[in-house]
Amino acid sequence: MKQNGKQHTKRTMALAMIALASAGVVTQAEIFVVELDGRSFVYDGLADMDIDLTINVGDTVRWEWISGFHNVVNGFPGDPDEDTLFNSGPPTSDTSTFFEYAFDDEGVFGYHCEVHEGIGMISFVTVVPAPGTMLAMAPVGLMLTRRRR
Ligand SMILES: [Cu+2]
Repeated sequence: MKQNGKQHTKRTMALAMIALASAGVVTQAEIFVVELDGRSFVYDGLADMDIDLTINVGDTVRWEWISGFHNVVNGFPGDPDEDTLFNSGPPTSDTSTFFEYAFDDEGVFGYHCEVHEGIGMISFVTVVPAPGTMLAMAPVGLMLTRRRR
């Protein structure tokens, strides 16, 4: 029967899409480590405002205390959004300290150390939509369109 044939095709397509998603096409959340070292934030060999860190929505930044007396507070110093998203607490020099924040929204997010903001211990992370988001949504749209015919 033709009707059964169509149903079968739809199911096969749906299964193929699920397989595609579980094969890793949809990006997994990642953790990016920024070090607090000396009097700077350091990532990938660059410090403070020279850091070029772009992550996907859902990814986490993990700040690790390597040396010095620091804390991490969101926002550029003096901005209205300062200390509204995250704050690692009072400054510490304990090198077992780490602080993590998962970014759920896109945008440019500044952060700084309250001890050393005056000497430029300020940086930012750029959060962009996860590439998997579009891929994951496309098959759903395709299936809905086909079902209407
Ligand atoms: Cu500091």
